[in-house]
Amino acid sequence: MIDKLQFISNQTKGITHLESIQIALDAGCTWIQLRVKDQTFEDVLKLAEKTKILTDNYEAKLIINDFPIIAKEVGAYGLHLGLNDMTIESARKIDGNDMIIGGTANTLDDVVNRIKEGADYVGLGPFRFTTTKQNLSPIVGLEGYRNIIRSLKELGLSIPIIAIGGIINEDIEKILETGMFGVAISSSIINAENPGNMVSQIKKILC
Ligand code: TZP
Ligand code: MG
Repeated sequence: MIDKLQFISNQTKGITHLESIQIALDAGCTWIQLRVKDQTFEDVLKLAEKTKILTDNYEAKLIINDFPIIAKEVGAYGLHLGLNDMTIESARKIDGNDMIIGGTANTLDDVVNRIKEGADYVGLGPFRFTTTKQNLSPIVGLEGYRNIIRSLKELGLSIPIIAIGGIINEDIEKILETGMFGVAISSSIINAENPGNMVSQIKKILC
């Protein structure tokens, strides 16, 4: 099952990955993606093991970004791969067919390729500019979402598509109206004055 609200971990000046995940879990997020950049395999593995204990305590799903072997090693629910990572087909050889595998997309062609590769969901963005991700692809925006979803329908293709990038509560209704399945959020949950209230509001909009 693919959640309509996906939390993406982040480490900033004031907060560690684990702290960001603790905030999201306490706020009621049930889909947690551990997205660690610029750390060694060993360090990410250690972090993933700690995260799995946390997500298990909250009965939340753990998704590992970038590392198919770590996803398998810690018994994660899913794996998320970017446009420059190994193909989903190759990751399946490591993680098997039961692992939920999501792929990043920025264009219609990316989404079509992800579907052909056998992705379970696609993260399509950035919705708007964000400092959370380095080397950001061109902004997709509402118009981009509308066009891509229309084209997929014309091609007779479908997959759950998750909007990502700079999303705040006020965006979600409009994003859903384009036919998107759900949203992935990092900073606006971490930085919310009351993350619990915020996540409750988001869930009301999404259901
Ligand atoms: N991919 C595209 S934008 C993004 C990722 C991982 C970051 C999303 O985080 P935020 O803070 O919600 O913009
Ligand atoms: Mg990646």
